[in-house]
Amino acid sequence: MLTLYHNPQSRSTTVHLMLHELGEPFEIVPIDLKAGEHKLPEFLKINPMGKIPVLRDGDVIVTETPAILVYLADKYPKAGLAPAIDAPDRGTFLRWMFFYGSCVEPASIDIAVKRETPPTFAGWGTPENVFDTLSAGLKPGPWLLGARFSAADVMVGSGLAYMLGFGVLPPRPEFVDYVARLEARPARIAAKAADAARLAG
Ligand SMILES: N[C@@H](CCC(=O)N[C@@H](CS)C(=O)NCC(=O)O)C(=O)O
Repeated sequence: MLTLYHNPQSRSTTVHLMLHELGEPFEIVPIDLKAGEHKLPEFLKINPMGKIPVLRDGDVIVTETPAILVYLADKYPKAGLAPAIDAPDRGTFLRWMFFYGSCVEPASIDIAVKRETPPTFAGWGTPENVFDTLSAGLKPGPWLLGARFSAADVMVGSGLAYMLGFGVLPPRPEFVDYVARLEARPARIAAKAADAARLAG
């Protein structure tokens, strides 16, 4: 059984969406961030970073959102959420999967905290270059691999939804339209409904 350590108001929503896209059974271990459950010794044994998401699959523990998404997409290939290891678009898939955490998120944080990281020092360069690169990657769409939806869209789409929601990402039409396409997916609607029920109950 797959187990997600989750809080509906955190980055673990990305993995939660992935699990809904995957269609495999899973269980949730709720983590109360306000109560500091992620800093308790038993949690730190599974992730010394004291952060969620964490995925448990039997004896296997995976942390870091893109790593969890690649792990799940590769382990359950029938869901078609990742190109095969030798497929021509595998490289593009991996590129976008890691572009979010390596470039989009730090560039967005630069903007949020009004910080100018020297571009040759920063692995992401400048926010403008990151957002222009992403804009180009989203054309012609509808997804990062063109017609094919993949776990890279779960990663980038969820991240953009989050950053747009906080107003730290420029609301370029290609970003807004892409997030709207993600929001319309049945898995996204189901994941959000499940989270709303958890928050209410
Ligand atoms: N690098 C991690 C980031 C995880 C992360 O920042 N999680 C936040 C929730 S959005 C967290 O657990 N924050 C609690 C804390 O740091 O106290 C990933 O990609 O999964």
